Amino acid sequence: MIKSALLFLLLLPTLAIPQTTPAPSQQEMATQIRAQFLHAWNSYHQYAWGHDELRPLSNQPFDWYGTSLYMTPVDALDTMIVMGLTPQADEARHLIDTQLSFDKDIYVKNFEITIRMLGGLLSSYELTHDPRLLALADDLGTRLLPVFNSPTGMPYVEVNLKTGAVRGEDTNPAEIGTLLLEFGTLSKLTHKPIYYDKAKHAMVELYSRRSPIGLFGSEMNIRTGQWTGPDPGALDANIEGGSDSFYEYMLKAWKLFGDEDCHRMWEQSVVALNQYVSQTVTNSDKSTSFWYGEANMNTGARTGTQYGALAAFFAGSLALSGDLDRARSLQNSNYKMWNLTGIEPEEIDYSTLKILSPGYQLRPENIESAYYLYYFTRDPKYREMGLTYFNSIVKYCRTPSAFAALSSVETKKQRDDMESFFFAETMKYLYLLLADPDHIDLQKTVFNTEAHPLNKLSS
Ligand code: DMJ
Repeated sequence: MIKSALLFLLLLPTLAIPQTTPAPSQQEMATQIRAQFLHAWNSYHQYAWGHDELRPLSNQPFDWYGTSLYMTPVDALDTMIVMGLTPQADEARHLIDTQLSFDKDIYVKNFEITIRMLGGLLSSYELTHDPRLLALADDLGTRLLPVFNSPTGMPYVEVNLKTGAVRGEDTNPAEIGTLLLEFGTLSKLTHKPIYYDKAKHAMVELYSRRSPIGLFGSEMNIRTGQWTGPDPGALDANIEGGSDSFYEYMLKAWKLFGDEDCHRMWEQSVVALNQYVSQTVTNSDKSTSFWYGEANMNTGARTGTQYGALAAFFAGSLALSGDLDRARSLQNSNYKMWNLTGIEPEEIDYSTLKILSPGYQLRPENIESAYYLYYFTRDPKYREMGLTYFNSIVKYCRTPSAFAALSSVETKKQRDDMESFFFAETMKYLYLLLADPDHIDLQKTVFNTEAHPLNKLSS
């Protein structure tokens, strides 16, 4: 009896402490993430080589504009360089160097082409010094410039790459104010100031239309310079898609170029966001959580409690700006959102934790923010979050040939879509967070909104 009681006491510490498997090493994660990247890349190579994207269920190629702009290779190239996938990177670069041409009679979306193509070409140029990549970026930049020929200098939505004709005047802060990192870097590398000047002017014009309390709406007509839109929500300030990367670029243009106007614009904007748009709510278990929702740009009154996968980037921006307290709180909410169903939905109502839009588009923002928080704090909990994200994506999104978006995180039904940002961002941030957090020195480098690393002026 006494003997067995003693035995029980001796065993107590081992019984009390649950046996956890050790976190996989950086080296193990590098191997795993490279393998998953190659699973998708090799299928792109087999089924869609030279096209914009691979459809991951039907294994069919897809081109955004009926003719290819080599979007996946351009978006993926610097990720392959970062991951050390040299033969694949060299082959993709050869394809781009020899096949990519922008002399095409097509209307393209200025925002998407800037962040994916211009950003990708510029960062890969800085990593490889391949002059053809800079020549392509310069040619693309020249073809995009007509977007700024509006009465306000804010960009039209689309431009014809061959004729320079423009169209689309109803747009949003993100499409107006997410151009300066790419156009500014192009100016720096080509010594042509026009690119920087045009993109900066657009950003300042947008900034000058903030409300008296420092908030921005979500829809703007760039010809009249008026906030607009069919519904009252057009006057809502938020950090969701349509506004998100405008905030990101005020911060990052200051970091990348040392532009003090951008510094001031960021500081003033984030104060207003924190005052009116952020919200702390009490959960059903009496704990609290911190979010950014919607507020009327003129009155600051709360108009909504929606938050989603795109807004998740903001924890990373807060961390980059030095506000680690808010960044940590928001990342806890990001993690909570991810774990509602084991992989994050596109949009939730954070006051009820109900899912409003159930898709998962293979988005990176939640992972991106965990990366920034891990980079600045080295708190292992952010790496653990990263492992959860990685495992969920492999579990639910992997297809026999690649990775697919989900039409519903509740049913986990896959959709025949794999955007190029899966290669550019999702896989890159997973790799940096879990396998090689010191690969990029954030004192010297700034990521554009598509995760293309750009060098600061002095480096
Ligand atoms: C990417 O194209 C960019 O990160 C953009 O800023 C937002 N949407 C996607 C990824 O979700």
